[in-house]
Amino acid sequence: MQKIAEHRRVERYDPRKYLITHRPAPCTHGRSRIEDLDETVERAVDWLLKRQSPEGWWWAELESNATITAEHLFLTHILGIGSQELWDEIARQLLEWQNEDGSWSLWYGGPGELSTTVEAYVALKMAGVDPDSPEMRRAREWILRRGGIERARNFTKIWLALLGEWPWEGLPVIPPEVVLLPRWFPINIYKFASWARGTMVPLTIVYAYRPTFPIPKHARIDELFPRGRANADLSLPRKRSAWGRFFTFADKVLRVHEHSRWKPLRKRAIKAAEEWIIARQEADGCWGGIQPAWVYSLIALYVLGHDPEGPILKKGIEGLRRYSIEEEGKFRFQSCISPVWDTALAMIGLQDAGLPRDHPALVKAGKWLLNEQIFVGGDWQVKCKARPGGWAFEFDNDVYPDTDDTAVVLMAILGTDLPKRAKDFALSRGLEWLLGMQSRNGGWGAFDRDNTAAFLREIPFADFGEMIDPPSVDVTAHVVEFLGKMGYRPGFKPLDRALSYIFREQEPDGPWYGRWGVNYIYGTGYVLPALEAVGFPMDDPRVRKAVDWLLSRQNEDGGWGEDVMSYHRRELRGRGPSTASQTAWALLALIAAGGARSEAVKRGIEYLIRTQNDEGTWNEPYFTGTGFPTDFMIRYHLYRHHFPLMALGRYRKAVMGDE
Ligand code: R03
Repeated sequence: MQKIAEHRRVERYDPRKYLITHRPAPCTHGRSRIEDLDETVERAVDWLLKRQSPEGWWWAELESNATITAEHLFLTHILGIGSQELWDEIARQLLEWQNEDGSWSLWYGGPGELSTTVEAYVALKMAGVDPDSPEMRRAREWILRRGGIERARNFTKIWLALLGEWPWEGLPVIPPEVVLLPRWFPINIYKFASWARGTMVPLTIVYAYRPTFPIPKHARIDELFPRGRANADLSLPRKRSAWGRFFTFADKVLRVHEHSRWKPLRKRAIKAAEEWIIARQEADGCWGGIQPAWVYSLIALYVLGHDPEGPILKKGIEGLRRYSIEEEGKFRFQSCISPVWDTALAMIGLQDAGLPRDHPALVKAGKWLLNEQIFVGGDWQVKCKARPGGWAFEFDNDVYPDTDDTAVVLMAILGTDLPKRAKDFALSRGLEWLLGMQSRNGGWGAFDRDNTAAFLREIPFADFGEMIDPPSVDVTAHVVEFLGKMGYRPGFKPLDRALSYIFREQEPDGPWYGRWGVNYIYGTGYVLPALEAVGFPMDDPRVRKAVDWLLSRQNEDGGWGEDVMSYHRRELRGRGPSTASQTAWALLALIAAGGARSEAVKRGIEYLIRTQNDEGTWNEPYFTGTGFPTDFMIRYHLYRHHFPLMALGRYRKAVMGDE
């Protein structure tokens, strides 16, 4: 692998000044008819232009759930870097998020979730919230009704073990020796998804040392063990598949090894894991741009004796500020940040709205994106021989560029006037990288090629999120759309393979699953524009079936919506209260399919016109982004804006073009 993450970026001002967070505004303008389209678009464009940073990017909050903020409190306790002021701000934020019934949810309107509620409760207790307060009492009773700590997920138990509140014995073993397994071996770290790898390598170090950072007596949580601490059920959840039983057996063997004093490879393994981690720290101090990899890397290095004031940990700790949001006396932490994604989507929205290709805002954003292209190696090279040339989601994440961001950024650049040589170079290297990243089945995964070892989902550790990064239709559709915009048409082999993959994945009744957005409206909303872009015949029966499916899901109010629970319940596919972003995805698909003049599209457009708020943007409390289906949902604070802008803009172009 080439040397990674060696450049430094200088910060001239606090970038968080331009972070867009949620401020719901009323909607009293009374515009609702198609004649109000131009004004709606103009106001949405102005809203966006006002929020561009001086450097050219757009960046909005990536909201997730209470665990990420509670874990920030745990982290500051472990590293000894907390303060009562910070903890008070965290407590205020957590209490604001609490449900009536005492629980915490993973997404707006979602059911209470046990692990989230346990973590929030422990954080509040550590912050000094009175355990006899009604909030704490309700939370405690809710947790006990669900079976208490014992039923929480492994990640929650790891935090509790670090705090001295759960025995390390009550967790599956992951030995650091896995880091030494060669790449040809059926199990090795590169078989796991990038995020799982980045999270589990530091965790192997933590597991090996089993450190505890005890919390004060007043914060201990004996009350969350339904049968008392001494009688806690430490058994691992049963996985009944053949692989599941195999791994359960392997866990027993590994336990014997853990307890034996003879661990011939341990020292070497720990050293290898340490070096692996250090080589992957990014310019802004983060790891992989994601909270789990970051916090466990900090803890692992701290446990190994690294000095918090030393170069690695200091940068790692200071970098946390960039992911922090402090607002109105409350503190919350972001699991990940999305400036590259937000910038590219905002640019596409502005282009659709008719901004000229040489508009200063687009040029500035485009130049910023050109500078973000990654020309150093990363983990993806283990499976892909292409030269680097992709983009990541975050400001700094050189080791983990992803194909989704790369495809969307390339489309944004394609629609912008930029210095010719720089632009051609960026496009050709981006294209080369994307083509190299295509998986064997014709689709694209997000961060790796052919990351499809499904049996890894059966390890005892795997009770949250995803262990692998197989191709998904939504990402593949973005790449296909970009290929189309570059002029590729069916007959180009990589494109043909991608189209076969997409059609193989179509549901019998028409829609496509949404891996990184909720849900079938997201998948379908990306596929149809992609098919149009490559010149696919939109009267093909498979396209018509998708169109009919979308039409069958339009709400009375003209919009579209889809509940997060659609990931579990087939009858909820495409059903739920209308939202701005999901309405826009449906409209983008219908317009791409040639339906701009239809009554359904007109009603959808009127829904967006009517619901634009007085600020010129949209309110959207719902979570329409997906980190991991139902385990980890995301509210991208710009989805409510740039997708409606695209839909309104493309509608206007389509209808004007017709006349
Ligand atoms: C939408 C398009 C662009 N897209 C990038 C999307 C990034 C989504 C956020 C990723 O943030 C993460 C948060 C996570 N948590 N926990 C894990 C995790 C990973 C990414 C996690 C889960 C299981 C394991 C390891 C880590 Br094992 C909170 C392509």
